[in-house]
Amino acid sequence: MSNKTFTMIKPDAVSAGYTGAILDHIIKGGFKLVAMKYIHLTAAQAGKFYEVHKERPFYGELVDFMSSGPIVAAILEKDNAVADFRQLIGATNPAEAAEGTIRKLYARSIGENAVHGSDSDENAAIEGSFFFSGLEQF
Ligand code: 3AN
Repeated sequence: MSNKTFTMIKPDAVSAGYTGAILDHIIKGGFKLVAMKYIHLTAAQAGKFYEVHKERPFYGELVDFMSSGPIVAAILEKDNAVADFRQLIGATNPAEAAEGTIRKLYARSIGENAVHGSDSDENAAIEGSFFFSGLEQF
C-alpha cells in the first residue's frame, strides 16, 4: 500500500479561481501536504512530464494546455494514497465522474479536467521527483 501520490491543479482550475477550494477538498479528504509549488511550465517541461502519452492523439493538445498558465504541483501523503486520491478526484472524463468528486465539481472536459493524480506508486515517485528535490519535501 502506497502512502504518497502526486497531484497538479491544472491551468483551467487555477485560472477559474478554484485553487483554494480544491486544496481544501484535498486536505479535508485526509491528505497531508508533503511538498507544494506554484509554477508555469514551458511546453518542453510539460512535454517531458507527459512523455508516456507521446503516441496518444491528444498529446499536442495536452502539452499546449498544461503550459497555457500556472499550475499548483504537490506531493500528498495518506495511507493508500494513490487509490484514495483517484477516488477523490473521480473519472478522467468529468461527465463520468461520481458526484462530489473534484472533477465532477470543478472540471470542464476530458482534456481540461482540473486535476492530475498519479496512477501508480511508481509514477507517483517519478512525478514527485520531476518537480521536487529532497530538500523541498517535508
Ligand atoms: P488520468 O489523468 O485520469 O490518469 P490519463 O492518464 O488517461 O488520465 O490521461 C492523462 C491526461 O491526458 C488527462 N488528465 C487529460 O488531461 C488528458 N486526456 C486524456 N484523455 C484525453 C482525451 N481523450 N482528449 C484530450 N485529453 C485527454
